[in-house]
Amino acid sequence: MEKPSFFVFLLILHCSIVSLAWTDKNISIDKSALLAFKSYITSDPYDFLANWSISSSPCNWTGVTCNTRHGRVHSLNLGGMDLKGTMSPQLGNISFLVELDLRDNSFYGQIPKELVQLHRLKLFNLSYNDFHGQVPAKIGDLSMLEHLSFRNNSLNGFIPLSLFNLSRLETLDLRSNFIEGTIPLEVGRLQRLKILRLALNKLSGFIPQTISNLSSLELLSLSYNSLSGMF
Ligand SMILES: *[C@@H]1O[C@H](CO)[C@@H](O)[C@H](O)[C@H]1NC(C)=O
Ligand SMILES: *[C@@H]1O[C@H](CO)[C@@H](O)[C@H](O)[C@H]1NC(C)=O
Ligand SMILES: *[C@@H]1O[C@H](CO)[C@@H](O)[C@H](O)[C@H]1NC(C)=O
Ligand SMILES: *[C@@H]1O[C@H](CO)[C@@H](O)[C@H](O)[C@H]1NC(C)=O
Ligand SMILES: *[C@@H]1O[C@H](CO)[C@@H](O)[C@H](O)[C@H]1NC(C)=O
Ligand SMILES: *[C@@H]1O[C@H](CO)[C@@H](O)[C@H](O)[C@H]1NC(C)=O
Ligand SMILES: *[C@@H]1O[C@H](CO)[C@@H](O)[C@H](O)[C@H]1NC(C)=O
Ligand SMILES: CC(=O)N[C@H]1CO[C@H](CO)[C@@H](O)[C@@H]1O
Repeated sequence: MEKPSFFVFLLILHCSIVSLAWTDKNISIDKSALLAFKSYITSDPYDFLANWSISSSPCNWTGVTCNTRHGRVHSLNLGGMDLKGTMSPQLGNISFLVELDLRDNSFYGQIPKELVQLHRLKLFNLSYNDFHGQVPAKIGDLSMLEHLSFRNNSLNGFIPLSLFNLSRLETLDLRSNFIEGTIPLEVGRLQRLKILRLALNKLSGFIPQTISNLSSLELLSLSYNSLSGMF
């Protein structure tokens, strides 16, 4: 009776040592990804990122928090810091990232497609920047996503169909961009959606009746498009 529990104990001990070694090695991936991200920033007028140095732990850098359980980078909150630059594709390597919030800055260029690797991401806020190009086609790979806000940028192209695979989505805010095409019928699949803001774009066609399928919806804003039909 004693033996099995001793082996279980050894096994647990072994697993936790392995996982410690594993996370420890990988925090250096987070660190190099964040330093790469910093190197793409061309203007930081208030020196917010001054203490992002190679000699300290990224968990102690301005705007960065780590998960207390496995010590990996959990969130990046750099809202309203007047930062200017493009977004490094290396951010896609911060595999435990849950929140990516760059709201109210002057980031520009494309949203790197590598970011769809962030499988734990719940909050993705790029509002009030100057991102161009399209919403990444594989955005639907971010299967844990709850809040997506790309409001007030210069994004164009269609809403990618994969987006309607995001079954946990509660906020979808693409207000004030240059998004075109129709609102797909598949919008009716976003059962947890509470906020749907698509106003001030170049959407056309009929407002899909499947929107009435969204039983959690609290706010719907579609104005200033070329949409037709009654709802
Ligand atoms: C975080 O930085 C502060 C200020 O430089 C320092 O006193 C503290 O020891 C650092 N903590 C960790 C965990 O590195
Ligand atoms: C960086 O600045 C933040 C905010 O002021 C502070 O909490 C943190 O301890 C600093 N980190 C280091 C390594 O000095
Ligand atoms: C991080 O991401 C870049 C670009 O996406 C990739 O080329 C690189 O191999 C990755 N680095 C690590 C350490 O995972
Ligand atoms: C995203 O940022 C904007 C400010 O730019 C804010 O109004 C909005 O509430 C944020 N959305 C989420 C889901 O965090
Ligand atoms: C947001 O976008 C609208 C429409 O393009 C524009 O009128 C407004 O000035 C923008 N707001 C900010 C704070 O950039
Ligand atoms: C939606 O998810 C399903 C199941 O994972 C997948 O087969 C399908 O290709 C996805 N749709 C899009 C448009 O990405
Ligand atoms: C309507 O909602 C149900 C779940 O309540 C879902 O299974 C179905 O796919 C939705 N229909 C459409 C057209 O989106
Ligand atoms: C250097 C290192 O240990 N890298 C590991 C980081 O984690 C991934 C799994 O997510 C491993 O495949 C790498 O070998």
